[in-house]
Amino acid sequence: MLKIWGRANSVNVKKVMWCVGELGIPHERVDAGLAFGINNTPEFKAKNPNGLVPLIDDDGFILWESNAIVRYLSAKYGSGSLWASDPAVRAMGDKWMDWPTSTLVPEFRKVFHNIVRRPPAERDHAEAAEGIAACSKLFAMVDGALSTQPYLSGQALGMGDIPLGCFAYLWLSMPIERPSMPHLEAWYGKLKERPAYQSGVMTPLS
Ligand SMILES: N[C@@H](CCC(=O)N[C@@H](CS)C(=O)NCC(=O)O)C(=O)O
Repeated sequence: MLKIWGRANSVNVKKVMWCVGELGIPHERVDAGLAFGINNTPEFKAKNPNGLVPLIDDDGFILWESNAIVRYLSAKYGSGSLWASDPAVRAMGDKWMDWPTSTLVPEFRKVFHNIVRRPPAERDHAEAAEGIAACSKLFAMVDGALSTQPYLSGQALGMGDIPLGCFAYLWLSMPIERPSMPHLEAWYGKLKERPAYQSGVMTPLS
């Protein structure tokens, strides 16, 4: 059976949990990371030398990097659904998978760490404000993309929606002032109706 290591409140673990939920893949999740530990043990690092979650073992096939895991599971179990059969359609969604990691996360981290993750005494409000301003511009790009199509993956939900769907939950749930983005909010409204999104992504913020 598919085994997943990672704490439920990690944004990168949420990607995998939402994916397995959408595809109905039988699995077992082991809490790991932060207070749960495990990720720095020699046994874990033998599987993922980065010492980071998520990590999967699919009947002996070991894989780390959340987006690679979502692509692997979508290709293996989600052909025609999360894994669009047309390569062009798939690629149009796929481009939104690594964009958060490369472009959004450096700014998003400034917000999330100073609004949620750090103890109140250690929060840097100026840094949070800087991150909110930058993320507002970046999410406006996502809003623009969703003004012409219902999902980032095209006409139907696909793997391309998964990473940003996880970040959108955090962005739209944090107690911060954000510009209104009607297309992003309409897309998020559809995601919130999905049982796999509710159970895999909509976990308590901290
Ligand atoms: N690029 C990696 C990043 C993985 C990552 O940074 N994981 C964080 C949680 S979101 C982690 O393991 N942090 C250490 C910890 O939780 O102890 C991926 O997408 O899987």
